[in-house]
Amino acid sequence: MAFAASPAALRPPARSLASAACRRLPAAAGRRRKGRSPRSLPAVSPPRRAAASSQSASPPQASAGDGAAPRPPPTEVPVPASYLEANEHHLGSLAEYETLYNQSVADPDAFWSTIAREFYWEKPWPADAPAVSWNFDPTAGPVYAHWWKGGRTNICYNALDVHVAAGRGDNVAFFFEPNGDDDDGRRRSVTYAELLADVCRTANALTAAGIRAGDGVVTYMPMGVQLPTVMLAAARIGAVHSVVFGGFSPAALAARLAAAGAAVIVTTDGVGRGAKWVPLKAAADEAIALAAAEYGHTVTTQLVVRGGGGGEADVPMVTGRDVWWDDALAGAADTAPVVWVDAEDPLFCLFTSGSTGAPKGVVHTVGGYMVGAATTFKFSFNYMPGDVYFCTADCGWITGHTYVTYGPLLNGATQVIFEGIPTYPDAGRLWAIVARYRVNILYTAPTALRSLKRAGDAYVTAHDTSSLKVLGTVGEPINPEAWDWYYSVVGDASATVVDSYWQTETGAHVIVPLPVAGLSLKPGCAQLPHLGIVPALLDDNGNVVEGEGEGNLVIARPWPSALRTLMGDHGRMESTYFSRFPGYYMTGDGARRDADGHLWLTGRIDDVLNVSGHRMGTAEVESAIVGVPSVAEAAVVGIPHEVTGEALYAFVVLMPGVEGNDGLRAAITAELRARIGPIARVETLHWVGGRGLPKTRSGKILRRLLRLIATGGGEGDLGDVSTLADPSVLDELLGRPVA
Ligand code: 6R9
Repeated sequence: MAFAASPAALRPPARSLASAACRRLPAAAGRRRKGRSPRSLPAVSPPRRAAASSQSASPPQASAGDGAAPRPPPTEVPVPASYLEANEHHLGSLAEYETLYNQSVADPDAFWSTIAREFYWEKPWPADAPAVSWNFDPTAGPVYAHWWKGGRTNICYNALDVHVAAGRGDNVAFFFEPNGDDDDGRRRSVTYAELLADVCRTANALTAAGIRAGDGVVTYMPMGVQLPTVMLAAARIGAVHSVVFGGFSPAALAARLAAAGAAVIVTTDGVGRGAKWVPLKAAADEAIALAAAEYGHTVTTQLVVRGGGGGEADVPMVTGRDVWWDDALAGAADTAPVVWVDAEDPLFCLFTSGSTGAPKGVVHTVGGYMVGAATTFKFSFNYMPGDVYFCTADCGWITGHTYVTYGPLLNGATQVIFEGIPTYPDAGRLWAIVARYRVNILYTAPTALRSLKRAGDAYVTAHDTSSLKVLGTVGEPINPEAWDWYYSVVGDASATVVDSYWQTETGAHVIVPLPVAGLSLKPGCAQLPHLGIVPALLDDNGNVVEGEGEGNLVIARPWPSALRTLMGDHGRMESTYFSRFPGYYMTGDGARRDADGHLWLTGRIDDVLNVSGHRMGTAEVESAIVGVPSVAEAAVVGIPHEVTGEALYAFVVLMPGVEGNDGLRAAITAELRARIGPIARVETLHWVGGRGLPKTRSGKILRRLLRLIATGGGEGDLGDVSTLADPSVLDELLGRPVA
């Protein structure tokens, strides 16, 4: 199906895309935040304010930290005038955004193709076919969306070679900031030309290991320069990368190795995380053995990067399988041919959690993802050449794919790559990094902000953060208190906050408060649909909710960076995202539209939990808990948590005759670590008595009731409990005398 006629509500384009997108406001006098093209490590900046000062950062937006009287966070804050005046802008005003947005949805084919032509295509897509064709209705045939099918390109070429060829080879791509801040010789910068050479050497090493276009390559590495290098090298030769977060357990890695069908894994001997040394190679070895034993899957080659930064010197190597990275790359040439691939060929598969136990391998393709990642990076963060960008996400998550590896490099940006954690050696680490590199755009998670806010304002004010112009957040709804702290203490009320809503599946930003003149920011609200995104709210019967109201957030039209399938299971992709509301992509999130038409995310409507911005399915957690021999059954719900957003609250039913105790608690904790990883930490364990969990007559657990009990609301009105098979279960759960 090609695009139907433009929706009536959307006006025809008023101006060409090129003129609107390229318009820049003249650089205003006053606070200039940048204007430098960084070529070497900048000197450490002097502190803006004294470390000992507990003064609030920004009158009149004073912070509530360090003993000052708390004040409620604001409900609306205009995009700050000082940000608007001190910077150039891709979008001059809200009206300009609206014009461009209307073009993007009225004629997506023309709009996105104009942008796509800014990239290098070895072979253009066919001129006589629509750039996009799609079907979102599984009752009408297979679900699909294709963008620029038949065109041949390469995302690595567009991210690196293009810039080097244009004379930007000496620009810094990465400032590497190691785990420790004592500069043990590992702090370094990598230019675009150097990165291209490293990527080519790596591509040659992957080719030597037998990897060809279409093959899977798994990485199990810490955050650092090598991880995006491997991703880009895989992309250069048309291979499909699957980055597995280094915090996942061997069992979780084994399942992903098998699901990705990867014969080659790249890992690291180990890595320092804060004060700890994490032996990654040992975990990868265990995973390779498990993959063989449990899935019959063979890994033929393991490339092992030396992590550096101390730690284990001796890592056992399996002859014929394990190769030190340095050895594999030693003789490799620093140029490598580009494998031109179809726009619709897969670029990567990233596993994420769904509402069943099995992880979902979300597949993105080359062309659409490239255009979506680059365009959203540019507009959401108002990225301008010369800006220094810093995203704290690990490439193990989608944020590290789109907004570390691809979006910034496609724009030729200079960024900080951070191996460490925000609280090591102290809670001022991020702000020290901002000051050191004069960071202009910071992108982090609400959970990090909440824990840094708790540490106190002095950690921020000890450093000069005045270079910041855009403050991004991602991963979960941001609470207004954390928003306010970010805005007024970190940003000194002079940087704009971009609360970006999106998903692994959407590939790129979907709803964002774009940094434009005329927009009033609302703390906690993601606000505006991004270019080309047509959101809708549906009630539970699938009726469209117009105007103010609440409902299931869906997307009604294809957008370039949308997922294309789930690895090896297209049926699951259709049933998960398209069957409940045929014709729409279902996000799994709820949302509310306010009187201004702005969208507020209200949380997941399915059985997916979000702890510290990491997605976890209740089913994955439950099946791990049930893996402990004395456990009969488990049900997990999320409860609000001050720092992690949500925390796990587990109701556990034990085998007859078994009593809950500390030993069992430790066994459950160990099982969760082993099956998933340390991120799966149960905050509260609730031993359930002999009557078991609240279930309907058909055996479905009433999670709504469990959520009420977990949050202490069980003593109040429990709502309709008529579907409960055994109402006395509730008395037992609430510790009341059982009727
Ligand atoms: C990018 C990413 C996606 C889920 C998503 C939603 C939640 C992410 C959010 C947000 C409210 C935001 N989420 N950003 N909720 N406001 N700004 O996080 O991808 O790991 O796939 O998680 O995270 O629930 O559905 P992913």
